[in-house]
This record gives sequence, C-alpha cells and structure tokens, in this order.
Amino acid sequence: MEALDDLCTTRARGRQLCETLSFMILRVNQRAWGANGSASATAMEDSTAELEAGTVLLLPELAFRVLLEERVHFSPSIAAAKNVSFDPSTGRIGGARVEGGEQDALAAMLQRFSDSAEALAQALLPRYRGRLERARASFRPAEIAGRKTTWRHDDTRLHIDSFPATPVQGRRILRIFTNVNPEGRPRSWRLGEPFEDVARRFAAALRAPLPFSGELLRLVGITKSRRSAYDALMLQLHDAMKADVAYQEQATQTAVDFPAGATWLAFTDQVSHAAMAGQYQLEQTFLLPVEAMERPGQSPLRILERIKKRRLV
Ligand SMILES: O=C(O)CCC(=O)C(=O)O
Ligand SMILES: [Fe+2]
Repeated sequence: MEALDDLCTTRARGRQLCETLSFMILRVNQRAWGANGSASATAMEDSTAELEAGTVLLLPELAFRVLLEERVHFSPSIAAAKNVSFDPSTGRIGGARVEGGEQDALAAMLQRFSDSAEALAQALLPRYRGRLERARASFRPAEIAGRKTTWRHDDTRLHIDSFPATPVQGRRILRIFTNVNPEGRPRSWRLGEPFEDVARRFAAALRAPLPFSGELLRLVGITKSRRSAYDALMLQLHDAMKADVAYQEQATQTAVDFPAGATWLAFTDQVSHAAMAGQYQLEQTFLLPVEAMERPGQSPLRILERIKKRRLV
C-alpha cells in the first residue's frame, strides 16, 4: 500500500488534493488544536461542506503531543477490552485495567485530548458552534490487525457507524481521530462507496421496527434512550454491510494510510470505513443535530427517509 503522501500531487488554495483520493480525502493545513491553527477562512468553509459531502478531512501536520510520563499507558494490557473509554462530562474512565494514580494519569491524558478535539472542532467548523455535543472519547491501545472478534464487532469490515446501546435519533456522528503510534506506524483504513450508494444497495433488507419496540428496548435497559426507526435501520445497515463477505471484497474501495502524528475527522455514520491495521489511537465522538448542518439533505437520516418514503425519527 502506498503512503498517502505519495498519492498527493496537486496543491490548491492552501490545501493539497490527493489525485487518487480526491473525492474521499481533503488535506487541511492546520497545525494547532485551537483557533490559531492557520487554516484559512476558505479552508474552514470547505471543511464543513466537504465533511457533509462524505469527505474525510486529513490534518497531516496536527499531532497530539503525548507527555514523556504518559508513555507508560502505551500497552494493550491497560485496556480490559479493545478500548479505554472516557466520558468528558464526568471525567470518568471505562474499560481500563489500571487503578489509582495510574488511572488518574490516563484520565488526564484523555481529558487533554478531548479538550483539544473540542477546540479543533470549534476552530475548523465554526458553523457547528454551540450545536456539537461532545460525547465519549477513547484510547485504542490494541493492534487491530489479526484481532479476534465477532463479525459484528469486526471493524476491519467496511461499515458505517451506528451505536446499539446509545441511539442517536437521527443526530450525526462526527469523529476526530489522531494516530499516536510511538513507532511511527500508520493507521491503515479502507474507504468505501458514498452513503447513498450503500443505502440503496441494502435498502430492501432494511425493515422498519415494530411500533413501541424502540421504547421497549429502553425500558428493559438494552438501550439508554428510545431506539428510533432511524437507529434501527442504521444498525441493520451496519450489520448487513459487515455480514456480506462478497460486498466486502467487491465494493468500490480505496486503501489509505493515516500517518503517525496525523489527525483526521469524518462523519462516520456516513463514510463507509474499515480499520485494517494500526495501534495506539485517540478518538473523540461528537453528535450533531441534522438541522445544524449546512445541507441536512446529505444526512443519512434524510437519505434513508427519501429511500423509505417515510419519517424515521
Ligand atoms: O479504530 C479505528 O481506526 C477506527 C475504527 C472504527 O471503525 C470507528 O472508530 O468507527
Ligand atoms: Fe467505525
């Protein structure tokens, strides 16, 4: 696989468009996590429009600085499962195998990253200011390649993101990732076809849930809130993509390496993606109401509603 840099040849308006990946990846020259990061006003306008169109924004020069004393966290054994999760609203860590002072130090690193991701979102996406809801962050210390999981949890298969236990009721899932691999290894992804193509391909298999089933899931504690018809369809789409081995092989797709020291963001409920290899990554999730978008018609909610010819939330 070629490194992304080798695929990039043209330069336009302070950004580089990668020839092969021009429809999938937009490079933004942003060097700081806050407002002084140097992306121009044009780049910021472009960022929102491109993100909403299903592009991944790549900030190749924006690294997250890990402190020397934080290197102790860089071992797969600190996580009980594949990720350590962090709730920025409470400062609480989940899924860590460490306790006491070590856990506090891990929480401090995640808090710093979460705050940085928030500052970046504010700087790069001013249109969404006041509308983005900061959700969980995660630290991902496990090597992805060769990991044993069920097909449903296997993120090396192309999928769109949908959360089984935390319904979004139509809200967008925006994720900021940063590759903090200390040995300089890339995070290798595959990017698939546009959301509308994916949705139309699997549309016939997507079935509206029974009335009240969403409320029932909440009552018995399977979900944290009501699972809307939209959430049910998105979960089915996530599963249908991952379960279809032929689709995984034959769907139009491009391999892309995100270098160590790079940051990238995407609406992962829309961008078909698979993470193939890599170790040590930080991630922050945001939720955005569809009405806060520049073009709500491009949201998975509106696309699925057009296909299914009915309201889904
Ligand atoms: O860990 C990664 O690189 C991405 C995994 C994934 O599919 C996701 O976070 O939505
Ligand atoms: Fe994903």
